[in-house]
Amino acid sequence: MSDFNFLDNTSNSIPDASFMRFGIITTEWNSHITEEMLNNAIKTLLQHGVAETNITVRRVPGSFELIYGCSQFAQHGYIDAIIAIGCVIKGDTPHFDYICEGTTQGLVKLNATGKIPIINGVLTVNTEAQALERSGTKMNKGKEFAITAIKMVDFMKSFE
Ligand code: DLZ
Repeated sequence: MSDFNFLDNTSNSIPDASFMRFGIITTEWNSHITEEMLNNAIKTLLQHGVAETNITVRRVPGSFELIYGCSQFAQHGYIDAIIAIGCVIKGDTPHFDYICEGTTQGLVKLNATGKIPIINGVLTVNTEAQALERSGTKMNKGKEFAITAIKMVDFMKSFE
């Protein structure tokens, strides 16, 4: 695994987010992991000036449903970026590969419309231990997704 840590390399250049509005969509599947990342993402957005009223949270059953959820957010939400949070843990069947592939491709297609930035916050891991490490015990992926979202809104606004 790469030793690169996004948070170590980006902390000096995080834009002011006080005017930004975010939608966060997360899953009931593996909620002990996804809720941790959700809470860390919200905490980070608030720390960077986002108003609590400008963060809208929705939940869907599994990672596969994130695509539809993001699509709804993009059509109806008055938001600048969407953070899609999920966690797919490898099991004994090929279902893992189908969910990972389907979810990733769905998010890619939505992003490619150029309408609104969608942050891919879906962990795809072999074990629950790896998921726990990434959601909080060793890394802070929720924070990373939030900072990525802030940067993408800043990037989007630079074209206005
Ligand atoms: C079915 C399924 C399985 C086996 N594993 C996961 C998982 O690890 N993480 C996750 O977010 N969702 C999982 N799902 C549910 C699918 O994402 C989806 O909800 C169902 O296939 C119904 O569309």
